[in-house]
Order: sequence, then structure tokens, then C-alpha cells
Amino acid sequence: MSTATAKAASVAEKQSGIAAHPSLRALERPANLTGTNAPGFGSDVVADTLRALEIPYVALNPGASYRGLHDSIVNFLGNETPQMLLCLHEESAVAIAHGYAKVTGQAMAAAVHSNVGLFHATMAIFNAWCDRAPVLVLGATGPVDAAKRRPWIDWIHTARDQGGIVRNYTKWDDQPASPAAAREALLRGTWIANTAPMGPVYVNLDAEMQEAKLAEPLSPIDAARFMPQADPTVSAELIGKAAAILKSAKHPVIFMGRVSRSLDAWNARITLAEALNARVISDLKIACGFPTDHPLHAGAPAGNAMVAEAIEALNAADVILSLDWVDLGGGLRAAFGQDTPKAKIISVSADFLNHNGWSMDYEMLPPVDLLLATTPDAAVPQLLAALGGAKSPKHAAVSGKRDKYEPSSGPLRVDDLARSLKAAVGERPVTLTHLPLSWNGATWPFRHPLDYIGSEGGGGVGGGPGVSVGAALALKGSGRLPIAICGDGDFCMGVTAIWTAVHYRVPLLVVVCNNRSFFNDELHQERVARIRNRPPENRWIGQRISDPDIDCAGLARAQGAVGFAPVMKTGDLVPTFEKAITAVEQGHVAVVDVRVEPGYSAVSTAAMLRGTEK
Ligand SMILES: Cc1ncc(C[n+]2csc(CCOP(=O)(O)OP(=O)(O)O)c2C)c(N)n1
Ligand SMILES: [Mg+2]
Repeated sequence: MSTATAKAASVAEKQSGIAAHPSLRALERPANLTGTNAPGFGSDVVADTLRALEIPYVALNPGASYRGLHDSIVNFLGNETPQMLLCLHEESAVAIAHGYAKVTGQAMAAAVHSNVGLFHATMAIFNAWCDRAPVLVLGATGPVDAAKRRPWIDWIHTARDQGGIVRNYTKWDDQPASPAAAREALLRGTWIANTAPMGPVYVNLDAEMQEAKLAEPLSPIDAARFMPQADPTVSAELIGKAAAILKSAKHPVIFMGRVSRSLDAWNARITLAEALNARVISDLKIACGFPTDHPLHAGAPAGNAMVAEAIEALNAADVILSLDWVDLGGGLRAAFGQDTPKAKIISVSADFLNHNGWSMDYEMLPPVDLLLATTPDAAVPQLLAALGGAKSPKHAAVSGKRDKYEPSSGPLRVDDLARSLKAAVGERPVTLTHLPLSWNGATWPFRHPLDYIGSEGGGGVGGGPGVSVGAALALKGSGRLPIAICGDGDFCMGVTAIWTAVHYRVPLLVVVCNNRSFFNDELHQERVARIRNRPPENRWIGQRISDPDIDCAGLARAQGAVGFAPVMKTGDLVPTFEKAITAVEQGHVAVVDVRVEPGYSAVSTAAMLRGTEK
């Protein structure tokens, strides 16, 4: 193992307590390997570099454009480091790598065939981009040399500037022309992906380059020396200025944005909030960064709108500290409207380093009085030191400890699903790998950095299942129970990721929050109809996924998962969840289809229909 990758691996382990899982290595073992260990072909060099980078898995859907690399991973590396994870769709291959990165903070690879595989992968690449998640996307094209192409198929699957498909929402891409250049591209790409602000990269491997015999061996390389530490940092002077502003604050507020899964960093943030007596605001779009039932947390985390307590805290604030909040301008707009807030604003973010002219995912331009152009993980301990030293937080991270729940006999709502699931889970440490749009943040407190890993990032419906399979893969053996709660629309779009989890024995509980609708858009249709004085009762047309209702458990069973018949009554929730959890603890993938009443939380519904009241 190189020093850089050893360091990266140990960071990942330290952050989340997990690493690549050895039990998967028993699966899909190649036979009759000759035991050659010197690279003989271009793609052997590529495979060798992936191993030098300690990429644990490559999630893929196969294709002739990278048959050279495929052979090298199986027959040269013995399908180990990286090990292949076969996926039924490229979108789930990238989503799985994205979910893995959400837990570990490190890139694994996804391989997608030529232009066509890349087209399928685009949605998931965009999600990872918006989520600032590192993914090494490998692709292929060609042969670039037209004289080497097979008739028809090689021609339609060769595109000039294939990287152009994803260049606007990747950090970097390359199409190396030789094995030596490919090695360099993989080193550079992995380094760029894993450097904050993180994101996906794309390396496109010419089929001819992969399949050609190596003319001569490449000189050995020490991968570690190509992975310098490159995280953005700020001067002690700026930290001192920020600390002075924070010290003088009477009513500080912290926007708890994009932060790592490190437990130390979590505790440092609690210490900071407690030292400043700051109110804290968080959001379900991103992974949890602070205990949501801490007395300083202002109400429940935001769904598609901030709750009243958060708005009140902002209105009373004299200093606002944004720790890489996804949409600082939008958050301020929600509280202050068109007025510029009087509070001093300190922003900790290096996100602008990734902004480009194509995607507007950088959001509204916020007023900022002091910018610390670094990551919250780096800045918080420095701020604490400047404020006069770190104490232990009063509310250190805990998991488990759930409230008692008595089911109601009324219609089954999303809150019943949440409370019953929490009751069934009991004291187990759980990672919520995905939440539906209908989720009410008040129903499930987060008390540990791995309690919730955030949404799919780019608002691309269908990411939930794949991201959850990747997260569950990273959590395998960690003692945490991974639970994905997906809308029925989300589940149906990404459902084939379930097969990959079953096939590779990755335990996961998926709960389908099945309102038999693309319900979010029913609210949009209602809004438009109300504004136009048209009948809002028609909002369901072109939105409802019923007649026939989809048997989501059946979709899961068809792929080898344990599927539970639709739960229609609140009283059946806890016993069904208990059975499903038992199945997951026995190593299975379990899917529970819960038929919920359509409806969002009062705050979300009000936000979506605001301005249409009569
Ligand atoms: C790829 C993609 N297609 C369409 C949309 C528009 N859209 C946003 S939310 C939503 C409904 C999602 O349905 P479901 O997952 O069942 O959640 P629900 O709104 O019913 O709670 C749709 C279609 C999107 N964001 N992404
Ligand atoms: Mg739905």
C-alpha cells in the first residue's frame, strides 16, 4: 500500500469505522489464473494503478469498449482491489459509488461503457457533483484510430470529446493516449476527486490503448508522491478575525452545512455551538452535522422549507456563521426576504473553487462579511482554539435511545411510518441512507454523524436505492443498520440497484413510502391551478401511480430480496418492520412496501402552496 492511499484509507476508517469488506472477496473468484504479475497490456497498467490507489470496488455495467480493462481486473488482478460490482444500470453503478463516498468520504470507481453507458450514468454523476461527493468514473471509447474500428458498432460508440457529455458537472476529465498517460490520469483524477471541494471525475480510456500490448514495461511509480495534501486552508489572522466577531456575538446562529462524517469533527462542532451559545439550523438535503435534538438546535431540520424556530433564530441573529451551507443566499432570503440581513455573516466554504459557468448549483450569491475559504472540518478546531481552547461537548454523540410509540388507528401517514420504524429499531445504531420528500425532520433525531447521510444531492429522483446500496456496502460489518426510506417514484426509478445488493450480500432495509404518486408534483399542479383559478382537484392526473398500484415488494422479491406485503394499517407497521429488521440482521436485503396517505408535512405543504391562499 502506498503511503498516500494508506493515509486515505486510515482517514476513511477513522471517520466512519469501516473499510472495504473482506467477505465480498469470497464471491466471483476467477479460475485458472496464470499468476502473471507484470502488466502485459495497456489495460493491465490501468488495473495496476487502480490497485495502487487502493480503489476497493468498481461498480459497473459491462461493454466492449472496456473489455480490455474488464479482462485485466478479472484475469490480471484476480478481481480484487478493485473488485467488480455488477449493476443492472449505469445510473445505479454511479449512485452506488456515490453512496459509498457519502459514508467513507473517499472515491471508489464506477465503470460505464462508451457514450451509451455514460449517457445512462449522467443523472447519477450530476447528483454526485451537486452533493460534492468523490467518484472515479471510468469510461471508454474507440478505438480512436478509425483504422482499428469494427464496422458499425465501434463507429456509433465512438464520439469525439466524449468527456464533453459530463464535463460541466465533473471536476476534471481526460482521455489519455497511452498507458503511461492513463496511469497519470488515474492518479490525478483520484487526487482531484478526493480533494475538497470533492466531486466526480471522468477518465475515458481508448479501447485500442487498453487492448494493445505494452511495448515496454513502465518504470515503477510511488503513487503516494502524486497525492499531496491539497485541502484549502486559511491564515491564523483570518481565524482570529472570525473568532473576535463570534466572541462579540449575543445571538449567533450557525447554518450547519456540508461537513464530514468524522466523530471528532462532530464533537468539535457541538463544542463550538455550546461555547458560543449559538442556535443551530440544519437541513435534510445534506448529511447531519449536529444533533437535531440538542437544545441549541432550532426546531426540526428543514425539509423543503425551514421551520419557524429557525426563521426566528435568524431574525434575532447578530452574527451568522455558515459552515458550508448549500444555499446561504436562499437561506437568508427565506428569513429576510429582499432585505440584506443586518447580522454579520461569516462563511466557511471553499465551494467556489468548483463553480463553473454551466451549472447554477452554486445557488444565490450571499452577502459575506468574512470568508474563510476552507472546509468546516478544518476551520472549526481552529476557531475553537482561537476562542480559548476546546472543552468536551456537553451533548456528545449517542445513537439509539428511541421514544415509545403507540400506533394510532387512523389513516397511515408518513409520521406513523417514521415513529413505528423508530420503535421497531429500538436501541440499534441506524444509518438512514435516504429519506423521502415527505419526511418530517421532527420525527427522527440524529445524534451521530452516521445517523443520516443526506439526499442524493442533485434532486434527481431515482438516486435513493443506488445511493443506499453503496452506503450499505460501506457500512457492512460496522454494526450499523442501514435503512433507506424511498418514495415510490424514487424506488421504481432506481429499483434495479436492489439486485446488486442481494447479489453481493449487502444487508439493507428499504422502506417504500408509497403514496402511489409522484406526489411532490401534485402539489405543484395544485399551486398552478389555484393561481389560475382552475380546479385543484385535478392535480392527481398524470401524477398518480395507481390502477394498477405497483407491488414494490414484488419488484424486490423478483431480484432476490425479502419483500413484505403492502402494509395498509398503522398497527401492522411495527411487527412488519421487526420481521424485516430480523431478515436484514440475517444478511438479507428486505423491502417493506408501506401504503401511506399522500401528504407532506404542514411546513412543506405551506411552503409549496404559499401565495395561493384565497
Ligand atoms: C429524474 C427526475 N425526474 C423528475 C423529477 C421531478 N420530481 C421531483 S419530486 C418528484 C416526485 C417523486 O416521487 P416520489 O419519490 O414517489 O416522492 P413523493 O413526492 O411522492 O413523496 C418528481 C417526479 C426529478 N426531480 N428528478
Ligand atoms: Mg410517491
